[in-house]
Amino acid sequence: MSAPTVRSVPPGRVERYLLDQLRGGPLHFTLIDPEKSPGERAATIARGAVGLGSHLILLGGSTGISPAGMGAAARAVKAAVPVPVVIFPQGPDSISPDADAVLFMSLLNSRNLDLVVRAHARAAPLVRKIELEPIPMGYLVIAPGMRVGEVGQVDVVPRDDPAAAVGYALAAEYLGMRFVYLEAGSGAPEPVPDSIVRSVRSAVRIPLIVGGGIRSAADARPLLAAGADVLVTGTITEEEGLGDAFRGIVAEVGRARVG
Ligand code: 1GP
Repeated sequence: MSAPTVRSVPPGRVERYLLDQLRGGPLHFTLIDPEKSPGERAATIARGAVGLGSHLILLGGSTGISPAGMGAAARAVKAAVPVPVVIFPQGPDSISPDADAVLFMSLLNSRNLDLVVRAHARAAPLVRKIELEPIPMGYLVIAPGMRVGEVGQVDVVPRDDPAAAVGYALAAEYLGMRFVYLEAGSGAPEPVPDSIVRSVRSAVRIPLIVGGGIRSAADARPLLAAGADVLVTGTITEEEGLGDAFRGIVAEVGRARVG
């Protein structure tokens, strides 16, 4: 009788790229909304951002994106840059075979079970069929939470409650998620407090992504010092293009890298 086969899920190509890159220090992701910046416009932003040192392009937004719009943006961006192009989904309609991967993320502190796991159950067979790499991730919204806090029906983690964030992040890790994302909300007046980043970083082993409200090098510095592995910016490029603020943030991440 043959031994039972143990099957584990190895990291996919994009996840391996991220883990490799993270050995050199923190990373920067540029979030582009294909509704605001469709097709070639998204590609132009991506080209500039990667030229300045950003490590990955996220495609997503806070409202509904059609699969066609996502597909057009993903194709244009992929043709323009050598880094992975990853979907930051709003739901099953954001899935497109033209990207390299999808953040397969559970909104950990939502009251709506659809956003915790049920929409995932609907999307998963399609992700498998089109062979899109799923990157398992816990997504945790910290106050103020902005629009994602509202539409996501989130019980936001208060800004003075690192212990609550640690609990969720550890739960994500113990559930087998391979990244955790602390989100203050797109356009938040201030980023996630560095006290929360520091507490979560010291508790979990999985890489820690931080986004929402990062608008300057001065915002980025304490988050990096607190141990953020990835900083995500979106609004800054939409409002100011790839100007001084964006360059300052990416340079700050670059300075924190070894070599
Ligand atoms: C939003 O964390 C991202 O999901 C980026 O936030 O738009 O505030 O940069 P900003």
